[in-house]
Amino acid sequence: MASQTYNAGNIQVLEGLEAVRMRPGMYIGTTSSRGLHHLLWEIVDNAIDEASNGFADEVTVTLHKDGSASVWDNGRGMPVDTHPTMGIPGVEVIFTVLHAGGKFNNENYDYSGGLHGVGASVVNALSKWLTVDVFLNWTHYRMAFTSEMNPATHKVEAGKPAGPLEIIGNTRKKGTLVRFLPDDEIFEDVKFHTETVARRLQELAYLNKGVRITFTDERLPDPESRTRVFCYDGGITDYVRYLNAGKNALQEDIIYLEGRRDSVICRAAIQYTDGFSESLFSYVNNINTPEGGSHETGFKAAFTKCFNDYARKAGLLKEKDNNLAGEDFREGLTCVLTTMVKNPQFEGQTKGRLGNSEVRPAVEAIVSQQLLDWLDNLKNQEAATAIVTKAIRAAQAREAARKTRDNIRKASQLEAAPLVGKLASCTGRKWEDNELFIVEGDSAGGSAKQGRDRRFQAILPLRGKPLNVEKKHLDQVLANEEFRSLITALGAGIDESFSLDNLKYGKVIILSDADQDGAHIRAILLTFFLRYMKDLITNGHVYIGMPPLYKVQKGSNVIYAYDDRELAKATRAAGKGYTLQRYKGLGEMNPEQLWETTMDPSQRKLMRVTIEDAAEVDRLTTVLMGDKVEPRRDYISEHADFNRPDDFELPEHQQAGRREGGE
Ligand code: 2B7
Repeated sequence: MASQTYNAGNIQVLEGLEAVRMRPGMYIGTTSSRGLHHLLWEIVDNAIDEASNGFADEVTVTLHKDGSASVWDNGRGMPVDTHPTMGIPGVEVIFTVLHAGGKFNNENYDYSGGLHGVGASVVNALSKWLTVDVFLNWTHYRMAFTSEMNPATHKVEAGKPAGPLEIIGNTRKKGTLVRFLPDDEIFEDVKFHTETVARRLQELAYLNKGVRITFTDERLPDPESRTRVFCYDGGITDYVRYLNAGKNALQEDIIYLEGRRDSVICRAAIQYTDGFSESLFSYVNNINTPEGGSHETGFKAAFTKCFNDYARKAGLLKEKDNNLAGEDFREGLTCVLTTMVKNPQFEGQTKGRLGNSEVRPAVEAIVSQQLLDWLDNLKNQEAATAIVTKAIRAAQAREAARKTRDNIRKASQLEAAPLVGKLASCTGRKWEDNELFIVEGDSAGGSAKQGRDRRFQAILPLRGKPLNVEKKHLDQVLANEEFRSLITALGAGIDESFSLDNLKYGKVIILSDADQDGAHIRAILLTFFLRYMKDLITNGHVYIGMPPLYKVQKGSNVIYAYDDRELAKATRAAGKGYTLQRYKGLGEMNPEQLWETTMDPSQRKLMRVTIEDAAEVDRLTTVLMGDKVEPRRDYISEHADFNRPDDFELPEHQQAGRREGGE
């Protein structure tokens, strides 16, 4: 085997990869399902880099039945010639030397994605095996790597070449094919998630105009639905149209800006809707930056200034009027902003913010110049006027809401009067430990109040369906009794004045029936949190409680089942002569049952609400909660499965463990 021929320098190289297995979290953040997917993104990003730098136009991603994943691009093919200083083939360097990716990137590409820039070697280190096929110079090369235990030392040797670089034969193809099997000794869960992969590939296809990404999941039973192709000749313009599917666009045309300054490339696609929320999604080198950063700051500054100047020139703002605020111009805005940056620095808690300070003036200059051109164009005058008029109305609504909000804030601080008879508060003093259950209906609310542990559990019953806030201004939301109670109960303010510092509960748990009405109420509450208390969700305070669907009883032996699979298991275990009760709503449970099944922390199941993909959450929220009927009907008939998703299945203590792994 090749290992015998290694010199001292190479042994050190191999030790490097073992470090990855010792502390995988350092390289991929986590060994949870998210970390597993990072492996795939790392390889996909290399393929996309090859495409976005103009060397490839096809990328294929396949999930295989044996649990492995493969990625192919029709680019130049990874270098196979001998590395000048290391004396081993280029591919071997790429897959066995830590951070080789970074060095190669700078030489070979102007711009490069990559989630942590950790490179292909980390994927190799965390895989049971990995193979790479290179199609180059009419020759098909192959090299294989494995992570196996050395019987002499009883240690796993990570990502070792299984043999030398081989020539398989002649080929007319060009490109690189990488296939790997994630190591089940490293990852808690080694199953790739079809929809997670599909969504990311679709996003990449939108961000990389014209690249054809074919995704095949060979594990799916139905051959018809195994393969999906993502390819958008309109790029981010198509992306904005897709995001706005559930919204009413104010103008048909999408504003498209593009420019380059020094090494910064910036593109933006913009469309206004009659909605009230701001949907700005920004990317740097194909990586989402949910926390914004210097590119967003530059964009916003240019946008606000150009439109204010225009409003004055057009006489829509008078001399005595104040300038409009940036947020007024962004009400109802859907925008995808992408930037290509050399050596991007990602900052913030989740590395979701661009730090490079040189990017701000570059983006500002590009957007200003492009937007001025757009505003100068005669055919855009009508659209520009509509945007300014909308912003003026937004400013007025903002002022009205500020007054109401200040009143509410005073009310919530000074007196809890509006809550009397509604909220059953808890006695505990530590906010982190306290839980607020938002319960659908007065009868379930009554059971919850009796069944709870009043030391740390508070109950807020909801009467009827709350207001759908998706198409409401803040002042209308604040006029709604149910939401006022909720805002007062949480004690943390709302919208701009929202602050986790004043939050009174560590967990906010939505408890609604397992039927369509319950799902609607849950969706309304989540929409409210998303639009007005987003930090509550992003900081992991929002949960969905899971009441059981069935009770299987035989004698004194009771089993609760939370979905159909569990029901089958329970009835099998019970054998003959059991009684089955199907719970139609929370109200059917007595206080003890509700405590046992849904509220008792040692037994209940909770699902924590997260926002993995902000653009998709925004799109689905408007599709499902907005006022356009068509897209909603299409979505529901396509996804008409009201069964519970897999995520619902872990009991809470297990979920907590998984969470720790995920952070
Ligand atoms: C940062 C490293 C990994 N690389 C190259 C050249 C082409 C190339 C790659 C790739 C994923 C799965 C199939 C450059 C870059 C290494 O150096 S990686 N194509 N595709 C890829 O990984 N796809 C390259 C200069 C001249 N010739 C080839």
